[in-house]
Amino acid sequence: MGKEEKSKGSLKVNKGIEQPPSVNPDSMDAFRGRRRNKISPAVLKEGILKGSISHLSQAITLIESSLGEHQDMAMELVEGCLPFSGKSVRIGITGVPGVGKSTFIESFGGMLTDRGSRVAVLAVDPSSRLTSGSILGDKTRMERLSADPSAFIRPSPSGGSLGGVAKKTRESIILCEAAGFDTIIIETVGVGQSETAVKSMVDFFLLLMLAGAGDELQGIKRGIMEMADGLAITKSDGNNVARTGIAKTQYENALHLYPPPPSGWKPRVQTCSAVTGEGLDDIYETLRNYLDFTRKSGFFSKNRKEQSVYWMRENIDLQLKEGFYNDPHISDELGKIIPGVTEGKISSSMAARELLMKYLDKREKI
Ligand SMILES: Nc1nc2c(ncn2[C@@H]2O[C@H](COP(=O)(O)OP(=O)(O)OP(=O)(O)O)[C@@H](O)[C@H]2O)c(=O)[nH]1
Ligand SMILES: [Mg+2]
Repeated sequence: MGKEEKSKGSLKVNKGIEQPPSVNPDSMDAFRGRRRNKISPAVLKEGILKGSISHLSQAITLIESSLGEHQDMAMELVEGCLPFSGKSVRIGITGVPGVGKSTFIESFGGMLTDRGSRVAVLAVDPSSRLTSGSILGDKTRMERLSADPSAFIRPSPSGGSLGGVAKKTRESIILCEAAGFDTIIIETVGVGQSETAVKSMVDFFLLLMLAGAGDELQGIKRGIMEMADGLAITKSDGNNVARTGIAKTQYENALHLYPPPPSGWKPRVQTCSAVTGEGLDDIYETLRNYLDFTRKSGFFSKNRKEQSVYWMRENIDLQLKEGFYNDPHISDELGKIIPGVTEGKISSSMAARELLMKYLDKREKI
């Protein structure tokens, strides 16, 4: 026991400077809510608007839940946050596995937070490579950003269809914006359909590419190059610098063959290294120029409006599909009709029509 404490009774104790509580009150609220399992969309919304990361994380968990009750709550929450969203810059990053997306986001994101931005990193990765892929990779590749108080990193929701995963990411964007993040970066692996989904939720789409030996234009589907607002050849460091320079020229020449994108913006090809930081400033400049250009031309807001309509349609598709396949009556009927289809007794299209008629008929009677 210290000397001062022993003689406390006879000493005049000054109040001193008030100390902050040792436990973040926000996280305590969230904990209490979770324990009683009663946290409401209104409480989550209030926390999110105050910038509470624990409320934001919990809210995204709610969005990712497949329980009907949670989905209703998530919808109410997203609706409530919508008026406070939309003010960020949304950036999509794509490229083949191993191109360096996560490492790029670590360096680029860090550069943005150094400049005063608040950065949220989300992912669309329906393959959900839980053991070897992005989730582990993101944790180790984004070490600095993970520890940065101005950054929030959330791995891709695991499991489910691309449509389901993309919907969850899009809703998470709204919540992150309501929580005050001014830059949202979305990583997606460039191997399937996920680029289209991500392109439809971002303002600027950056394609990362590797310099190969003579195969510079292989491995990247033409469609993906057409979608890009910016292209960057990664790993331009060490003895790779010469090769990235050559690749840059080849991609520049290839881009001339493409029709101009709907934004009217001419995509640029740049080189960068997430390790040395070379080229990151230039990519930031390009992003700023792109934003100026599209804001002035009106494309920026037109594109966002069109994206909202696109996602409404995607949601209709998703809900119709989920409603159909989750209907127990339909799964019975599906089981009954499949043998007829495999044996050629009924055509695929007739079988599909019969099932849909049964589904719609049943819904009408409800
Ligand atoms: N030399 C060098 N290596 C890099 C650079 N960027 C990434 N790498 C390395 O490339 C490998 C893959 O990097 P990631 O950032 O995980 O790549 P990714 O595109 O996110 O990979 P997936 O998430 O699996 O699709 C790692 O070993 C990185 O250290 C760079 O700029 N220079
Ligand atoms: Mg990655």
